[in-house]
Amino acid sequence: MAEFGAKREPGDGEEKDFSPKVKKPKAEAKCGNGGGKEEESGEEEQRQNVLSEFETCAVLSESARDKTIFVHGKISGQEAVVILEKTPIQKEALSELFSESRLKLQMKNDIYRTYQLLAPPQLNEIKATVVCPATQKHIQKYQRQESFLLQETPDDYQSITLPHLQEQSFSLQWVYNILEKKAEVDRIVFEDPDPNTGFILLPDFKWNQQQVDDLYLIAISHQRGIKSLRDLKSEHLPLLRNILHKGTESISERYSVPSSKLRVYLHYQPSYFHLHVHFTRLGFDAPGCGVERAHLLQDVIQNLQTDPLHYSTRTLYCPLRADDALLQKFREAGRL
Ligand code: DD3
Repeated sequence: MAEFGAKREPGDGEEKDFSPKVKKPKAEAKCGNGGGKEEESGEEEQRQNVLSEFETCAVLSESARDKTIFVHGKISGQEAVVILEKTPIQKEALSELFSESRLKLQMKNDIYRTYQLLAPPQLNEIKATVVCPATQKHIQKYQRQESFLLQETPDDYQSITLPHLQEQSFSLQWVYNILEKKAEVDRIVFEDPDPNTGFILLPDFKWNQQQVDDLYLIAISHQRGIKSLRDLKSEHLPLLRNILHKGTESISERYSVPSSKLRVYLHYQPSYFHLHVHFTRLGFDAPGCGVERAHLLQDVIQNLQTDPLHYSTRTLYCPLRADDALLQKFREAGRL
């Protein structure tokens, strides 16, 4: 198990460690490299619990603060990653929560009492994300890791990063499924079908859409071949402006969150190399929204207006995880 993940402020509570230490799974399933056929059976999935046969190999990371756990295991012999996350309590559910729950008193002292509230199952959901078959990269991605700030000059990009990206085969299948309406069709919030400046806006699957507090949508461009911020030139300004304007407009219409409450940004480096823009709610500390990785779309637009080659001529900084193969390549090149 890696280090303790969650940031803790003093006075955050939990002076004592109540959490049971991670128990080693009884039968350590042999976890090698997976890979296998794809399966899609929507209705079947609803009835059957695919997780009932999940064999745990290892806890990749966990956070008491975020109430998440990332588990590596196997589902019928295939490598899998399962992410479990307790979802926020919705105000709309409060009256039912108060009236329909069982309360077990834990402690009573003066005017203070603590209870264990046993909520009805439908108000006590856990969001489960399953990646199966998962590759070694998926498993790595969720392992708690130290990160390092990379300083990438345009030359580094050409001689180290770009060749690395080309030899790695990041699958963009799920992105193309969205663009070709083969998946998540019913989740589309807005589409501009223009092949050049168009995009699809939909909720990122990290967001359960039950409350706008942690609103998280992504805009995926119809135009293919723009790998990242590095590829952006002034010729992409119409696309970027379009995503900014129509994206924020659709979000304010659908969710009543005005553009003044939105953080609209690109990641460098992105986790998938097809141009996409993140929309998260201001005040929600979304993963990856820190200054070392996020570039505000408004700034990107301004920078390209001032200098059409801004992103191909600048040194860009980005955090890389210790186990990232790219980091090793920078080390080998004596750049770190
Ligand atoms: C991903 C980044 C990518 C594991 C995990 C997530 N939003 C997605 C597939 C469909 C999606 C996303 C890759 C993958 Cl947990 C590996 O994210 C997605 N659909 N972020 C939506 N709507």
